[in-house]
Amino acid sequence: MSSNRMENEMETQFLDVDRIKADFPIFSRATKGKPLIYLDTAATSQKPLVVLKSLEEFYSSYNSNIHRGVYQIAEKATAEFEAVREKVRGFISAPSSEEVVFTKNATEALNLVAQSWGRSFVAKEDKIVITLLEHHSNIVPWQQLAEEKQARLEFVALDAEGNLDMEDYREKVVGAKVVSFTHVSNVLGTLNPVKEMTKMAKKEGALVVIDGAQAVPHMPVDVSDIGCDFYAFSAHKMLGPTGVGVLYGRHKRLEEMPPFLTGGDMISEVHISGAKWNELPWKFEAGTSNIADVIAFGAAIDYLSSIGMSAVRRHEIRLTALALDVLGREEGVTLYGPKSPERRGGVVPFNLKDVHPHDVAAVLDGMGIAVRSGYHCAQPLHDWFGIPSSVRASFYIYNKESEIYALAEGVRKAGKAFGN
Ligand code: 7TS
Repeated sequence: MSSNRMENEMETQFLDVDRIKADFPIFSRATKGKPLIYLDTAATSQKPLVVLKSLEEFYSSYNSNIHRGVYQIAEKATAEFEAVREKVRGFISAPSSEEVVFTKNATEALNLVAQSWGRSFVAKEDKIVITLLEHHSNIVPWQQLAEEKQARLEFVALDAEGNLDMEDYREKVVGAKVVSFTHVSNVLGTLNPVKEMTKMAKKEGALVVIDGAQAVPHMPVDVSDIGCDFYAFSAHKMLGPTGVGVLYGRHKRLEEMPPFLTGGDMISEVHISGAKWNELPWKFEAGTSNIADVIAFGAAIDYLSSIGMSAVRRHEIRLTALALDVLGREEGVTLYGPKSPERRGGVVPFNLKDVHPHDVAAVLDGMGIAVRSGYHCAQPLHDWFGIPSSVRASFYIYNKESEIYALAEGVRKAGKAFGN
């Protein structure tokens, strides 16, 4: 490639997307005779070959259980597994790796906080504050806790664009015991001012829990700077395998709460008379961990780090700006979420007049374009907007501008096929 062309491409796309795509085996396989245009990373990301290779290497050369065997491959497995904990710590700037707990996914991490900390410290009439932007995974655990403890659960409202109503937030956090909110909305893309929100909630002495499932994969995140108590996310949305999540928890909080699940690996001693818990973070990792997938998650973090999270973020802002522009010009399209691409993640939801979102998605599927249609596990948010469902396109490092134009063309096609 000539240096001029390279510069032009860098200028327009920021990332060398064709080179990145070549690292993902799935993109060399055709869907319905057409290349896959994958616009559903908010649901789960695709995986680069280095991640697949890491899985293969584990199972074919040092498969063994961790934290027990003294033989060579078991020691290697333990070392590789624990090295990923340190990698995660660095990636989110947590103070120590003892504060990084591996879970099954973000959902389990949020349940862990609600069940373990919540059950121990939330009492009758206490106030739990969440927002209308939440994914069901950050609603239902709090609903369950509130029901069990007879606590109050309150939702912070939104403005017309889908930003949090910060006046309402300011009022609701007064006297709250727990405040939990998403960093980035999985439907609207709304990017919340998490540091400011944390500061306001901390002033009230509340526990602050952040759902970072749509933030950590897409932008630099520094949990120490944010100052929250807990921060949850999933590996599978950031090039890693399914079955791995992370809960960052402040040392003091993790110390003061009981284990979530009990059994092997999370104890230091068990006698007929009772048991003593293991040290952090293992106190929260009962049973054999998802060893291979955690190790492969390390390869995903290395891949993202080699690109740089600021570059990932810039690339997505560019794609989001383009998508808002080209889709906004299509007849009958209603876009949702903040107007400014700087104030949202790489997620663009929309509806096409008189056409069901599933029909739009089906037409796009016929062109090899994968989007999600439905309510995206965020029904209260759709209720708030008074719509049953929407079409959602979400972007990542392997998407490029031509794919956004293809999406717009598909939407036009759906309009012609189903519209008036
Ligand atoms: N929180 C947010 C903000 C999410 O977007 C999701 C998944 C979760 C929590 C749960 O993650 P999990 O890995 O535990 O399942 N979001 C989506 C989505 O938008 N489409 O499919 C899954």
